[in-house]
This record gives sequence, C-alpha cells and structure tokens, in this order.
Amino acid sequence: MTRILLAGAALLALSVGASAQTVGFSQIGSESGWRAAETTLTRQQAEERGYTLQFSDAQQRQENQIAAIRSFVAQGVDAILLAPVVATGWDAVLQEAKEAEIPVVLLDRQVDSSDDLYLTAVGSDLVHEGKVAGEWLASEVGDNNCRVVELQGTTGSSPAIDRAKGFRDGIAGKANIEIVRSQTGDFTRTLGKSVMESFLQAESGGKDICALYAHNDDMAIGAIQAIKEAGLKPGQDIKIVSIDAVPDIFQAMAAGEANATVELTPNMAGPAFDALEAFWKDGTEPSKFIQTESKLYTQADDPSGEYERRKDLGY
Ligand code: GZL
Repeated sequence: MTRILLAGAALLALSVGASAQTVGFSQIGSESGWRAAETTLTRQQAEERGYTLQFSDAQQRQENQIAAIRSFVAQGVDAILLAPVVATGWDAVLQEAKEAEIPVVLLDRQVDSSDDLYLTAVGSDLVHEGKVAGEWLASEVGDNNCRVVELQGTTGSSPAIDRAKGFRDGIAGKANIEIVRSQTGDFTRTLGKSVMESFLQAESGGKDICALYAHNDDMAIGAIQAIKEAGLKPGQDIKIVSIDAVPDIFQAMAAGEANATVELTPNMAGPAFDALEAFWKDGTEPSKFIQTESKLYTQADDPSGEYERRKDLGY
C-alpha cells in the first residue's frame, strides 16, 4: 500500500513539474546560531531550486509544529520538511501527511515514529558526536581526575538523548572522569549561562569543576560568560567542549576561552531536496537516513580562519 501511495505522489508531482513545487518547512525556532544558519541555507536552497517555501517557526513548541504540518497538508504542498523539536508524539500527524500522499523529510533530529511515516531523515550521527567530545576530553586530561558538568540540549530531543549517550561512551572506563552535574540548557545561550551559574555556585565557585561538556556551542558560549563573571578562566581553569562549530565558538577558541567543538553542517536542506527531486522524478525512494559528516576542531585548527570562513553563512 505504501509504495502505491508514494508512487501516486511521485506521479502527481511529475504532473506539476519540479519548478512549481511548494515545500512546507516546520522549523523548530531560532534557539541557536546553528538553527539560524540551517534556516538561512534552507531558504537559499529553495530559492536556487525554484521552490516556493512555506516557512513556519514553531518557537520550540511541538504543538505549533503539528499545527503547521496540518496546515501544509490542507494547502496540498508537494513536500514537508520537519525539524522535530522532540522525538515523540508525531505518529498521528505524520500518518495524516502520508494519507495525503505528501512526502515528509526529517532534518537534523530524529523521531521515534515508524520510518514508513517519512521519506528520509537527513542528519548527523548524534551519538558519534558525543563520543568524539568524550574521547577528546579523555585524551586532554589523561590520568588526572576531572569533574565534568554537562549542559544538555532540549529535554526529549534526539540530540540531547544521543549526545548524552555518546559522551558517556567516549569516557567509558575512565574512572578519573566523572560527570557530577547535568541539566538542560535547552540549546540556548541564555539558559546555558544561568545553568552554568548554578553549577558554579554548587561546586565551590567552580574551583572543583575541571570541564564543561555542552550539547551545543550556544550553551557553551553562555557558560563562558558565567565562568568569566565568576572570576575563572574558561578554556584554562575549566576546559570546554561542545558541538555545532558555529563562528562564535571559534572566536572563543582563538581567545583561548574554548577548547574543542564537533562540527554539525547546517546544510541539511541540500541532501533533503536532492532526495525529494529523485523521488518526484521517478519515485526513487532514498535510504531512511542520509548521514552528514562530523569533524572535531580544536585550538590547533586555525580557529581564526574557521571563524572567517563561517561568519557570513547566516549563523
Ligand atoms: C542537532 C540540532 C541541534 C543543534 C543545536 O542536530 O538539532 O539543535 O546542535 C540546535 O544548536 O538547537
């Protein structure tokens, strides 16, 4: 049945012609610099390919995303892009899109729904990102004891779940490294700063904290401000490793105030639109996961140059 529905959607799209495609994009919000860059690049990709993009900013609320998807279905768009704020609660609305024969492509986060409810998911290996961060810290501290605090991403989101797991995998077997505090900063600079302030207060003003692991650079940047206001030197007194590779983390690295980041490409729309075009053309069904690359950057990797290369990309 699924193949008949999808084939029908492909034929319908063929009759429309690729240049007239309308794509609905349910974006989480603008909680981080990385998210802003993803939105910028998605808009650019849609324009370059001649699509009409119906954009919805959910302000990080799932109910707004569900309403947006229902609106896209009612409009009869040719495809839906969804960056799902959390991993659960999508079955019903994805089933509605499927019954309307509208292909859905997930961007940068995963859902726990059955994969026959979406065409494909474009994203990084989130567990691997966390593991790279954990392994970097393990290599950095050697046999020295290290008490780590963790700023987690949005509660219930696949990056928060998987990056937490990956980091723990990365430090597995290292009895000298201990995660002593862990709390969500919701991927934002503001909460990253305020939660780090509470960690510092709870940990003797920070002198007992060896390192911060933040699930994204924006929370790390907020935490850096808190560490400085506490009279400590971020990047030296407290090592800092995070994920995204946004321009501002490279500025912090160049100033010696951050130590490592794992890159997450903001260009998820390119692979998503490529998969949709193949599907619209002749019903080609992509693999269910299209993985983007992750790369570790440290202070040894020309942070000033990396800042210059990224500063105008829409972060
Ligand atoms: C991860 C992505 C995360 C980014 C954050 O794939 O969903 O969401 O790491 C953003 O910056 O808030």
